[in-house]
Amino acid sequence: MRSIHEEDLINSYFQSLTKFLLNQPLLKYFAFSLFAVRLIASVPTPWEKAESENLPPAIVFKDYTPAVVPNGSTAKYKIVDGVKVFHLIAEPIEWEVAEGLKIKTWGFNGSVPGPMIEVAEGDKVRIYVTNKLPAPTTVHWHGVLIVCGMDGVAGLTQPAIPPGETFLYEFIFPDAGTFMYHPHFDTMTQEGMGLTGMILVHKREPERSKRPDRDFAIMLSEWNIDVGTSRPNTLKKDFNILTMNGKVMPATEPLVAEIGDTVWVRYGNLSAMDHHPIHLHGYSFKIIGSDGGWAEDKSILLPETTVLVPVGSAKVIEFVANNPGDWIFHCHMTHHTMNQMGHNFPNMVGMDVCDFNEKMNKLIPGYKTLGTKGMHDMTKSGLPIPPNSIPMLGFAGQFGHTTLGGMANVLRVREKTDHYKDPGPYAFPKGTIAGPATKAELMRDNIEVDCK
Ligand SMILES: [Cu+2]
Repeated sequence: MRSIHEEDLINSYFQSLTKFLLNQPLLKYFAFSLFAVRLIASVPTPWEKAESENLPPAIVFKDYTPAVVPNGSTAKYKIVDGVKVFHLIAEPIEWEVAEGLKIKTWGFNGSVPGPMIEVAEGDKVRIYVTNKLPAPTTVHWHGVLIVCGMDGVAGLTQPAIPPGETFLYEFIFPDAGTFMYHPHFDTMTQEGMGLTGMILVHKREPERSKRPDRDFAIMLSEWNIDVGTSRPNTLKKDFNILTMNGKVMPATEPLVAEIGDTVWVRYGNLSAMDHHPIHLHGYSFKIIGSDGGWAEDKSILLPETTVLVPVGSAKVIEFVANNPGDWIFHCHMTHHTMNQMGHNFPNMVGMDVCDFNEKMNKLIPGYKTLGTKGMHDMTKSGLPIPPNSIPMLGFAGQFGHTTLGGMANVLRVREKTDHYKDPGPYAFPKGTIAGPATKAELMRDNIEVDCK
């Protein structure tokens, strides 16, 4: 045994040696590098952590309440040896954007966007991807923190899937969140043709009262489809069809909620070029999550009425349905609530074209100049439109024609609901609807109106 004195001497020797070595620049760098590597190595990745937890496959309703995909569907799966097995097929499809407009495009499992992959944190999956496209492809799991070789970037993390081949992706979903999937091979073309999909990973929450009552998922996309054509032009950078889950107003299925419900709406945006500020009427909400994670403390979040969903991101909003009615929600970029609008025309608003119309009618009977009162007269012009195209805007509301198409939808909030079934137009309480001002009202408030 060494004496205390000897121990002191040895310790002091090692301290001096360490001090000397750390004062040598190269050795200092080496020591710090070793320290950093050790630190990094001691922090498990999210997927390593999830693998070590080794949770069984989550059970719908017991572990989470499934979300609703308006106009869309959820991907089917089977469980094999504790793993949820999915099959995505990328293929040419025909897709109806709204009545009157069918397009020839590409989708997963017959739809645009593809079916939503819905699982829970800790679920292990095997996802088979069959390529029935004429081009190679891959699938990238946008926002999901997985092992690098499953990331789906052609050339970088895997060879592209050749036409006719099936590849297998196998990983674990480590975190609850809102994510997306899309090809990472010729992304401009393939995403632009509609090869997109949402991924919802639920938190495992045994207490139903802690889950949202209504949970909706909506993918935002944009297309260039020339009037009378049926193939999206992915080379163009301006867009005339703006969709929510592959549909434009008036084909978008309304969201239905009951008074008192906690509602989540999860938006994903895989448009080519545009961010979409989605505005909801009648409510303020909080943006509680994104494809990067969740707000840690909801109480400090700013209340909002518009959520900006940038390209390549997902946002989750939360509100309590406490205001009954039919509430529109729509992209606030006004050109995004129009269908198949041309952009190469002069501004006709306010022009007097009576003489011009008379002259033109002698040459072309029935001629009418449109656009002098804005866009509404175009919707109601009664003029025939080219086959396979849809009017620029609007749907028939209970008070007339709305001048809103494209990226728009309605939230219908009722005292009682029949689950998610469309309850039809809102029955407004008497005396709560804006209408013509009576003479008595004008006089009461001393409003002078000079109408000629
Ligand atoms: Cu928009």
